[in-house]
This record gives sequence, structure tokens and C-alpha cells, in this order.
Amino acid sequence: MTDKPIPLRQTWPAELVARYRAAGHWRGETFPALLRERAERFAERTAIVGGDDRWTYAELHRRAETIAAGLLARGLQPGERVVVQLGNIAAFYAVVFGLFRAGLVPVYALPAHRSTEIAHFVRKAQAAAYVVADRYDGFDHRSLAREILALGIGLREVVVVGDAAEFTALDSLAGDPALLPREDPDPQSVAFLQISGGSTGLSKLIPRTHDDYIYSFRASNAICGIREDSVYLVALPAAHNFPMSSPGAFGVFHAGGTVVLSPSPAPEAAFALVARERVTDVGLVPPLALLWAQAAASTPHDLSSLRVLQVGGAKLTPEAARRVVAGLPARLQQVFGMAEGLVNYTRLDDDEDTILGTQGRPISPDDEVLVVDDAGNPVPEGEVGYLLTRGPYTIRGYHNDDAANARSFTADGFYRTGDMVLRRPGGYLVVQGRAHDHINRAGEKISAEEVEDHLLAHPQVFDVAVVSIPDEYLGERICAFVIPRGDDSSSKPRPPEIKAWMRGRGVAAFKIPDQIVFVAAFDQTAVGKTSRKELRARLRADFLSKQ
Ligand code: OOB
Repeated sequence: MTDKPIPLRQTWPAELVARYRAAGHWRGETFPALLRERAERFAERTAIVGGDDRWTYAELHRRAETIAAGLLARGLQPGERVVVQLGNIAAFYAVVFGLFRAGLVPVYALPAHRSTEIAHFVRKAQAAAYVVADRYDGFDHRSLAREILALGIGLREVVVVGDAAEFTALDSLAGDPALLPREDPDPQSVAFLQISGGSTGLSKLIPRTHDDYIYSFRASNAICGIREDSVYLVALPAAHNFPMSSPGAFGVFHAGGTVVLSPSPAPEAAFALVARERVTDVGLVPPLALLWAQAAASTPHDLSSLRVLQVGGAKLTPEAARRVVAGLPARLQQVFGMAEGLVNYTRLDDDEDTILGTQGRPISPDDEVLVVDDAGNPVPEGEVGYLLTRGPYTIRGYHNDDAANARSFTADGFYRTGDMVLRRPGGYLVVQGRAHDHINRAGEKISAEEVEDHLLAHPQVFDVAVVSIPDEYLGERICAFVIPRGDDSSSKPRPPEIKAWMRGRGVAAFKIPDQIVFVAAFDQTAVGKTSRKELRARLRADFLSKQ
């Protein structure tokens, strides 16, 4: 790649750095040191259970060291970025800790991502390498790797877990330990790039530092009661921020507990693991929590080890919360978080009204939360406004995206979350929805604009508006209103064809519209005066009124 690498940076003003350190939030911990120390302290304890793998802390550490030296021996340079697309397999954590150890920077892709998303991450992060599983969920990731390499966008190395074909096998990596950095990284440096839910267009890259991220899950551990004897089930995709750090797998590693990986979040797969491994904690999105609560009534598996059931990623309504509480033998904890930083939890000892009716309050006394009106002025407590936040683990800017940064951050460094909330006494937040068009499909965030962009490329699509429609199971589903090209109805494409065509463009399956509605025209009277936001709102309202 000829482009000069854009440096990874995430900086807070000096007075805030001093405050976060003085408060003991930022302690100079780093990921390589974290694993090394846990491997000393908890050497023979089980760190990870996934498939046939059952690794102790010593084993995880040994594997990470080997991967780190092996990647450097392959010519990767500290500071370079590596897109990691692995499912819920033990190797995910060995790879990620290996990258940290080598000073390489993981970029977390989800298993569902396809060529469009992966190429975007490689370009935006200027990634030098891509780590994939040979196959996951029936999909051959090596063919995707071939496609990305053929684009000639700077990728030099592909590492494969399993059958590597022409690529480098993870298991073959080896290198002289002398290649490894002698010192731990700067705790203020960027450890990895997480991806945003993508409220407009494709996902943005979120640089998180060692200090800020480790603080977020160490403090989460205290709130969620994660300890050495905790057994945490990763049911959602391991690369997502929720099961990664709220308190997630990293929280559990910090505490010396055990992380169990479920290949699927469905009750059939997960319940057997809960019973066999005596799982104590799990995080789910609302539709899954409802499914679990329903399936628990008739399962032969013993779920009595469950202590805390966390639900987040999308709104859990009070009624749904009641059903979850009634159906499962665990305490409910609502989690309202974002990959950009801020995470809110209901506390385990909160009263029922708070647990059922709010999305919790921030982790940190130094999380600054503002709820403001259109003009940016704070609204009174109990009134709905836009949520802005700043604090010791919330980013101050995206990587390599000036336009998004200008939009998403205020001059004094508050992140505009895009969420509408109201604040109750005690700082508890109740999420009301999104300020801008974006679909929260069972916790997967989808940009209406991104889907519209794809559909507009279809030769028989004249215009399109993509909206979220309330859905009993998913929370929201994707509905595309399409004006076909020409007036010859025989040329009108059929919805399955449009869906297949979009799949063929190499986009994650969760972005394919669930429903396609053909319309003759969008309201002509307002043409030119209507923003897409208003158009989408009107189409949604019309559609729902006819249901
Ligand atoms: C989590 O992170 P992201 O980055 O995938 O999505 C963040 C967005 C929030 O801005 C909000 O719109 C929505 O997801 N959200 C919720 C919610 N939790 C997240 N909306 C309503 N109620 C909730 N409980 O989704 C995430 C990151 C860390 C922990 C948990 C979730």
C-alpha cells in the first residue's frame, strides 16, 4: 500500500487524563501485562472452553506468545492493523491476545460480514493482515479472503484457523521469542479498533486504548459481581463489545474466571453448555432473552447455575423484562452500552421497578451525561432529549474519519450518541429510540442509508426508502419501499430476486431487507422539500396505519 499509515490516536485533554488517573480509573494496565499476570496467578485454572478446546490461563498465554512471535516473523510490523473475523471459537482470544502482545492492532469484524464490509475495514484501517476461520456457519471465509486480496488494497497476509489452503495456518505460526517487544505498550496507546453500529453509511472505526478499555471492564466486574469463580457464556458474537467487555470475556479474564463459547445463541445449543459448565453469567439481546425464557420452561437441562442474565443491545420493554424475569432462574440486569464507550447497567440490588423499567445508569462517577434539546440545551429531568456523553472510557474521535468526527462530537469533546433518552432520579436512563434513521434489528445496527445505497444500484430500482418497522420478535425489522423503474409492471422485480441480488453484492445477511414493499411514487407534493428522514417517517406511519 502506498498510502502512509494514518497514526492511531486517542487523546483526552491533560486535565481529564490527570483526573482519571487520580481517581484510579486509569492504572497503566495493558493487555499483554494482563494476560501475563493472570497466567502466573491462575496458571492451571480454566480460562476458555470452546468446542473441543479447554485451555488453562497458562495455555492461553503460551498460545498468544507463539502467535505474536509467528506474526512478527511473517514480516508484520508493530502498529500495523489486522482484521480479525473469527466466530465463537477459542482461537479468537488467542489471536487477539497474540496481536496485543506483538503490538499489532486488531480490527474486529463480525462473522456475518462479507466482502463489502471487510474491504471497507481493510481500507479504512489500512490493514496489512486478515485472520479468518476456514469455515464458519457454513461459509468459506478463505474464498472471501481471496476476493479481498484480489482487490489490491494493501492486504499482505491471510492467516487461517483450520485448513489454510494456500494461506498461512494459525497453527503453523512460529517465531523467535526474541522478536517480541521487550516492553509492554504505552497504556494510553490504541489497543484495537472496534466497529460502530453504523448509524450513517458503513461502520466507523473506534480506537480504544488499553487504559480506557481495561477500566471499563474492571469497573464492570465490580458492578456485575464477576469473580474468580464466575463462568461466563459468550452467546452473542465474541467480537461484539457487549460480550467482549460488559463485563464480557475480558472482564472474566481480568477476574481469573472461565469463558465458555457457544457456537450459537439459540437455547438448544446454549442450554446444554450452561448445564455442563455450570454457567453463572450470560449477556443476550432482547429477542434471545425472550426465547430463552420461553424455552426454559420445557428444557431437560439444569439452568440453576445461572446467576445473572444481562440483556442489552436493544430496548427491552418493561413487559418483555417481566417475561424474562418470570421465565429464567437468574437476576435480570439491563445493559445499555455502545462500542464508542458509555455503558449503563441496572445494579443487581436495584428495586424491581428500576430493573424492569430502566436501562441502567453509567459505570463511572466520571461519566458525564447530558440530555439536551435540539438547541443543545439541557432538558429537565424526566424529559426526553438527545444523549451526549464524555468520560474515562468514551472515545473522543473515530479513526480516519474527519466528517464523522465533525458530526458526532461537540467542541468540548462530548460524543453525540444518537440515542433519545430520559433521565430518572439517580441518573437512571430510559431509552426512547434513535434520533436518526437506523434500524436496530435484534441488536444488529443497520444504517438505512447504507441499505438504500445498495438497492439504488439495482437496475430496476428507481428510488427507495428504507425504514424500521416494529417487529414482535426482532424488535425492529428492515422494510424497503421501492419505486420500480419504468411503468411496465412486467419488469417489476420480485422481492426474493432483489434480496438475492443484494446478497450477491457481498453484504452481511442481517442488512438484507426483511420486507420489500413496492410503491408507485413517494408523496409528490413534498418532493424537493422533504428530507429523507421525513419521507421515511411518513412511509412508516402510512404503512403501520394500514396494518
Ligand atoms: C451495544 O453496542 P453497539 O455499538 O452495537 O450499539 C450501540 C447502540 C446504542 O447507541 C443504542 O442505540 C443501542 O445500541 N442500544 C440500546 C441498548 N443497548 C444498546 N438501546 C436500547 N436499550 C439498550 N439496552 O449494543 C452494546 C455495547 C455494550 C454493551 C451492551 C450493548
